[in-house]
Amino acid sequence: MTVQTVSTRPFADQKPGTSGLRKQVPTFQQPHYLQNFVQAIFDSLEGYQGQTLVVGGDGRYYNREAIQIILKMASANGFGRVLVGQGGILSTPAVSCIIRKYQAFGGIILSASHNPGGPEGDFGIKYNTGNGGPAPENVTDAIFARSKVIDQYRILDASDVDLDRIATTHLSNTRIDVVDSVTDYAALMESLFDFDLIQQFITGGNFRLCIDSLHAVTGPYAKAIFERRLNAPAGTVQNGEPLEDFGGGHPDPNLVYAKDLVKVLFGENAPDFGAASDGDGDRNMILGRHFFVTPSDSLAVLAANATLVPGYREGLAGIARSMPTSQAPDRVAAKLGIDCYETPTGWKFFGNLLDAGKATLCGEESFGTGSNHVREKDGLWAVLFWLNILAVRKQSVEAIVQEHWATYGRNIYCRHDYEGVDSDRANTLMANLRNAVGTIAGQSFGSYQVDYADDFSYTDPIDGSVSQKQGIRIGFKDGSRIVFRLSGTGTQGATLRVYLERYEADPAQHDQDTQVALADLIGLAEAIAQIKEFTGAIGPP
Ligand code: G16
Repeated sequence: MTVQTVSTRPFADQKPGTSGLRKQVPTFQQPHYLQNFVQAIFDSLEGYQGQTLVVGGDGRYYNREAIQIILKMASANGFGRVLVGQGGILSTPAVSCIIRKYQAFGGIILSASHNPGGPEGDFGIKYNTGNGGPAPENVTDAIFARSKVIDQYRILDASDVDLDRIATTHLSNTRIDVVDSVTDYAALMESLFDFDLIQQFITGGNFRLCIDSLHAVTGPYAKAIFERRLNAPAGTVQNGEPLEDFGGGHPDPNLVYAKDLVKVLFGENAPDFGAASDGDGDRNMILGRHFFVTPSDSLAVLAANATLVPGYREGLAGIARSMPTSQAPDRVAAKLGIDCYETPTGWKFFGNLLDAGKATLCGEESFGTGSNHVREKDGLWAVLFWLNILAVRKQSVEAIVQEHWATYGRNIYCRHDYEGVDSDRANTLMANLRNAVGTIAGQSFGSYQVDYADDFSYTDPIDGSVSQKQGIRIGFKDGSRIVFRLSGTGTQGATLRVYLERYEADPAQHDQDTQVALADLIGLAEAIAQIKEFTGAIGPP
C-alpha cells in the first residue's frame, strides 16, 4: 500500500451551500471531482494527524464508491482511525452522535438530504466538526478557497475495504472500524425518552402509528427502535428498505412527497400518528389522524411540553429557530421566561448556541427539529419526543395542537416554493427587494401596516461573526410577516421561497384553512416581489 500524490486542477463550482456541496451525480463522477473536494476539506483542517474521522452516508447512488475513496484519502492524509457505518450507512444525526461519543476529530457525511437520488439524481458531501455539527461558515469558506487553488491530492493505493462486515481492518497505518449503523444512536435515544412508557402506550391496543422511511436511511433505525425495541407491530415502518434511488421517490417528508403516508393518515380508519423522515434522517414530518402539524408548531409544542420527557425534565435553557420559521416558538419562550434566538437558515447556525448552553431545543420550518443531544437536526428524535408526550398526555395529536393554539394563539403559516427559476431572474428579484426595503418600511398595504423591512443579518452572540443577506423580512404591526429567500440546497436553477405568517389570537378563528387565512398576505407578497413577472408563475405553486 503506497501513498500516491495525484496532480489535479481546481473545479470552480465547489462552493458549499446551506448544507455542504450538492451536485448531480454525474458531476461528482468526473475524474478528481470528489477527491479535490475531500482534499480541500483536509487541507483546511489542522491537527487531525492520528485522530479519528467518522464516515457514512444515506445509502444513495455513489455512496459506496465515495466512501472507498474517502477511506483511502483519510489514510493517505494521516488520520489514525476511521469509524464507518456498516454498508456505508449512517444517518446524519447518527454521525453527529458517533463523533461526540468517540470524541472524533470530525466526520464526513455523504448525502444530498431530501434531494432525489439515482444515477441522474443528486449527491452531496458535508464536513462536520468535533462538536458533531455542520462546519461553520469560516470552515466552509476555507474549504471553498482551498478548492479554487488545489493542485494535488493524496490517496492510498489499496484494495477496497469490506463495508458490509462489522470488523476492524487497517489501511496502511489507519485503523478502519466498520461499526453497526444503529447501536450508538439507539442507545442515545433510550437515554432521553421513557421507552417503557412509550412501549406500553403503543402496544396497549388504543394507539396505532405508521412510520414512513421513504426508502431512505432511517429504515434500519426505525425498524430497530420502533418494531424491535418498542415492540410496535411488524409493518409499522413502511418503505423501510434503503434504496440507492429511494425507489424513484423524492425523500422529502412533506405533504407532497410523503404521499403514501399522507394517504394513510388522511384515509379511512387512519392510525393515530404518522411520521416520515428524509434521505439522511435529519428531517421529520408529524401527522395526527387527518391532521398536519407544521414544523414551526411542532417545535413550539415540544418546547411547551418538554418537561414531560425525561431528557428535558429540568427545563430548557432557551429555544432557537431559523428566521423564516414561524414565531410560534417565541410565544412559548416568552411564557417560559427563556430566550428565543432567531438565526439564519441552516443548522450550522445553532451550533454555537447549543455548545454555549444557551439553547436546548432548535427547529426550522424546513421540517428540522433537534436539541442539544447532538449537533444536527434529528428526525427520529422528534418522532420519539412526540410519542413520549402522547404517552403521557393520552390525547390526540390534534387535541394537543388545538390546546396549544388556545393557550398561545395560532401562528397561521405556510411556505410557497417557486422551483426551477432562471438564476439571473431570481437574483434580480431579490436585488430589487433588497433595494426596496428602505422604502417599504413605514408603508401600509390595505390593513397591513409595515413595522419593519430588512435584509436579515445575524451576529452570532457567541463568536461575534456576522452573516449578511440572509433573506428579506417584511414584518407588519399585527405580527404578520412575509419573508423571501433563495434556497441554498437546490442543484438546478434557483428556488424562490416565500414564507407567510399571520398571528390569530381568537380560538374561534383557529380552524380556518391556511391558504384562505393567508390569502391577503399571499397577494401582497406577489405584488411586492413581482413574482409573476420574474418567475412566470401565475399564483402560488
Ligand atoms: C438544509 C439545512 C437546513 C436548512 C435547509 C434549508 O437542510 O441543513 O438547516 O433549513 O437546508 O434549505 P433551503 O436553503 O433549500 O431552504 P437539509 O435537510 O437539506 O440538510
